[in-house]
Amino acid sequence: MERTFIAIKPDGVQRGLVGEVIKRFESKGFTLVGLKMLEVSKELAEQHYGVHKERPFFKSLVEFITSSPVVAMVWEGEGVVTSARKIIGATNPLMAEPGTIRGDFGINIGRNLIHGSDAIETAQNEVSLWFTEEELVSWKPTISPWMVE
Ligand code: IDP
Ligand code: MG
Repeated sequence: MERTFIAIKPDGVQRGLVGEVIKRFESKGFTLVGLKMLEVSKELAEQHYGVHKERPFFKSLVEFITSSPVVAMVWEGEGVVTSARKIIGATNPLMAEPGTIRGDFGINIGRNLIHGSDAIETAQNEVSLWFTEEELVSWKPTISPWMVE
């Protein structure tokens, strides 16, 4: 089953939006299979954002993500990678549609509240970067026949 990595960034945690974010993925019908709060090390931050290491904002991005706790999650469901990106909205919150998390709660690209994997392969890499196998729970909600044919 498809899985994606989602992280509520320090701004989302500090602003008390953890419940709101979880609620949106739960209400949509995806299944939470991993959840933890952590202070991100510089090493983990640099690995996670490695693709951006030549970008001018890389240093401040790493500083920001390590500045205060993050809530890391793995969500499961058919099509969850692409769907989660839609629920999250465009990278720049000013461009993000109302109804998306960034569109509803953000105004600044450096404070866009949440991370979501951008492709299935990225998701697999990010899930194994942030979580051990033992931290992930395989379970099927008993309600699932009412949401998936
Ligand atoms: P994404 O989070 O929507 O996948 P990416 O392009 O992968 O966006 O960028 C990773 C993160 O880096 C963004 O979520 C944002 O926090 C930050 N970022 C991206 N572009 C800029 C920028 O131009 N200025 C400052 N921060 C940026
Ligand atoms: Mg990205």
